[in-house]
Amino acid sequence: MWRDLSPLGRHADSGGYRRYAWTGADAECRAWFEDQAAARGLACEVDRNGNQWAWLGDPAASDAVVTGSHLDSVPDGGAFDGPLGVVSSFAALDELRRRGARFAKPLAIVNFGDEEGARFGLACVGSRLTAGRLTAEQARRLTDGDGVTLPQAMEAAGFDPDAIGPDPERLARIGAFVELHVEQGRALDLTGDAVGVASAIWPHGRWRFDFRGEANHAGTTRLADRRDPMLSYAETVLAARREARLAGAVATFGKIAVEPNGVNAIPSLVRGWLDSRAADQQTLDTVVSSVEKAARDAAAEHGVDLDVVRESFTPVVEFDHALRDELARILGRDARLTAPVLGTGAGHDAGILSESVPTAMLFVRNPTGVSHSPAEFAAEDDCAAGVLALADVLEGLACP
Ligand code: HGY
Ligand code: MN
Ligand code: MN
Repeated sequence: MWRDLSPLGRHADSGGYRRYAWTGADAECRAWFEDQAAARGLACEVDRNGNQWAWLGDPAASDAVVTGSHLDSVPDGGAFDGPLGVVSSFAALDELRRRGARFAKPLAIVNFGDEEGARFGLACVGSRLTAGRLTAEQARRLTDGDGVTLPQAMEAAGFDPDAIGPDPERLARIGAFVELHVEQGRALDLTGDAVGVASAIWPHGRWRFDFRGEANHAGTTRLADRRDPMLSYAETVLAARREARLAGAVATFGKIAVEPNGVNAIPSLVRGWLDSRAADQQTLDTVVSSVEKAARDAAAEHGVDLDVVRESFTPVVEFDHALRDELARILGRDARLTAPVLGTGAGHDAGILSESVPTAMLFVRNPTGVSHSPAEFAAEDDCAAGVLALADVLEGLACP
């Protein structure tokens, strides 16, 4: 499965993936998913929001056990973030069939669309729409860096944007959703475990800072006469690091857009995106408001205007305690695994669904902790341990 999937959407220069929602690379990954489902005799359907569901058993029956993840990536993302969960789901089904497992409940493997939000700026669009945590109207307003709206992108990819919206009937039929994901951190490397169970996801969000100054000539404009937004932006980036360090949180300015973006032109506009996350809501609020205050002070100092817009937000996720404990019990059963329970700062579709469906996550060791990078890696033995753990969990949940 990896051999078929790994070339799709991979960029030759960086070795990273550029699998953005509703692009050609996305379509190739969707076709791969359909092939894997068909090869296993699974009925593959696409829901109104473009998420793919491969079913074993009757989708209309209740109490389905669902597993899966996403196939899209961040710009130049790694091979495992998302795909490991989808590949492991198909491999876990193969393992259960090898064991002769008999399913008492429907099983589905899902590929949630646009989890990373790399193109339209909002994370987990597919699962948010289905869970009713993003309205169709809000989604239709999403626009990519080239001014293409989400409806236009969906239509160009052959999907009906008028169909998008909440799908409570679908979610009501799900008894449990378990997402396997490569760990995006080094906790398992430090504990020496191949597999872990998620406890919670930190609250996190994305804020856009628009610094508007005055375009002018880089060579002839006296420093005292400038209204340079780049300086306000730079001071804000440094403030974000300072405030995060003081609060024991994280804050990142990883994306910037400059107009007119000329070497010899003082910018008229500098647009920067802040990603910030913290163990609790109050800390996150403190960090973001401190960064915004620093940004306003810097803007005032340089005669620059500032707008701050919250573009994406996910409150803290406490995974279902009963399901979390059931996973830990199943994995600890034959002592093959001592699967520690650990929190994460990374967002996931499982987090979005957790308000509507009992959800849980399994993490597979990432020896370097590196993610959202072409260098992301997980050892084959650990990936195999993840498949066996997922198979044990699915068997425990669907084949009692
Ligand atoms: O940003 C995240 O935490 C996730 O990878 N979408
Ligand atoms: Mn990711
Ligand atoms: Mn992911």
